[in-house]
Parts: sequence; structure tokens; C-alpha cells
Amino acid sequence: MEVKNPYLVVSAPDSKSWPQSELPEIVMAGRSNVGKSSLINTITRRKNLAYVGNTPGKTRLLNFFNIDDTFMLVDVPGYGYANASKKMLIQFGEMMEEYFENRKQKKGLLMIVDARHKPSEDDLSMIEYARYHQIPLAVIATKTDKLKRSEINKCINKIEECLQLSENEPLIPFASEKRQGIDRVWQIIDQMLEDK
Ligand SMILES: Nc1nc2c(ncn2[C@@H]2O[C@H](COP(=O)(O)OP(=O)(O)O)[C@@H](O)[C@H]2O)c(=O)[nH]1
Ligand SMILES: [Mg+2]
Repeated sequence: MEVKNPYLVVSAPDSKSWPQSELPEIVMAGRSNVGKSSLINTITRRKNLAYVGNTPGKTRLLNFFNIDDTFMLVDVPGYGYANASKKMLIQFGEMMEEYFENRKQKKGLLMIVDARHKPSEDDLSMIEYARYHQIPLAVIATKTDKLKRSEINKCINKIEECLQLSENEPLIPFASEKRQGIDRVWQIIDQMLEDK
């Protein structure tokens, strides 16, 4: 898949700023620093479409990326900051609840986790949102380049078990730096977009 014209439509602080478009949307969520922005850049083959690096934990923005006028990638702010306040967590939960409840064109959740770590409680809650709202789910385990070859399968199995993934909830090993997993991610996105 070659992306021709991806661009950031809006960084929305609240639902009033969500785009008025009816394009289908794929949501990407994960703890901060797992490699979400890198993944967006890698699969679109852009260097700076999404901002990579340390962002302060305050951002509660949903970033809507228009991908060639065929769909939107919705980047959910990273969660899991050690110093996140209760208020921030509640606001985050409310924002996601509102999105999942009201946004009709949601087509799937790409849950991004670090291949090296056990998924967090917050990851589990995101997944539960998706299951509850019956949105197709796929998990992407990033940074596999930081694992030895022999360790990758073990880690993948652990994550699968921890999240109790079912057969229609695929888990994809991914490494932005090595550009591994790109085709499978596109396959999953295409499937989600085709699903009624
Ligand atoms: N080794 C390795 N590093 C990665 C990978 N993906 C992201 N990173 C690094 O992890 C850090 C956080 O990445 P970023 O994409 O900003 O994470 P985000 O907070 O989830 O958007 C950056 O220093 C990236 O260079 C990967 O697949 N492999
Ligand atoms: Mg990011």
C-alpha cells in the first residue's frame, strides 16, 4: 500500500472539534512511548507526519490523520504516565467513552503495546472498551527489534495470553526501525475498513 497524501486534519481537544467527515476511522491507542507515532510514520512512509519523541503528559488531543481521503487514522493520546493525575485519567476515560459511544464511523481499534512488556491495566481497559462496543480489534506489538529472535515468539505468546485474544483478534509483531510488520498492519486495516 502506497500512501500518497496523508495529513493531520485536526488535533481535537474535545468532541466539538472532531472532523465533520464521514470517512471510516481506525483508532490507535497505547501507552505513551510505545511507538504509536513511529508506527504512523512507518506505515505511511513519512518522516514527520506524527510527532515522535517525548511529549508532556498533558496532551488530551485526538489527532485525526486523513489518509488519501479513504480513511482516518485516529491517534489517541498516550496514557500510562506515572505522574498522570486522577483528573487526567477521568478526562481520558470520558473522552474515549464519548468517542466509542458516539462516533459512528469507527471501524477498528489498533491496540499498540510494547512487545517486551506485559500489557498494563490501562491497555486492558482500552481493549474492553472495544470488545464492549463490538469494534474489531487488533494488537500490534512494537519494538520487536529490541528482542532477540528467540525471544520474540515467547513475548508474543505472553501478550496473547495476558489479553486473552480470540481468533479474530490478531496480534502483529512490529518494528518501526526495521520496517517489519508493515504489510500485515495494512492487511488488518484493509480488513477493518471492508467489514460492515
Ligand atoms: N527500537 C525501536 N524503537 C522504537 C520503535 N518505535 C518507536 N521507537 C522509539 O520509541 C520512542 C517513542 O516513540 P513514539 O513513536 O514517539 O511513541 P508514542 O509516544 O507511542 O507516539 C522514540 O524514541 C522512538 O524512536 C521500534 O519499533 N523500535
Ligand atoms: Mg505519539
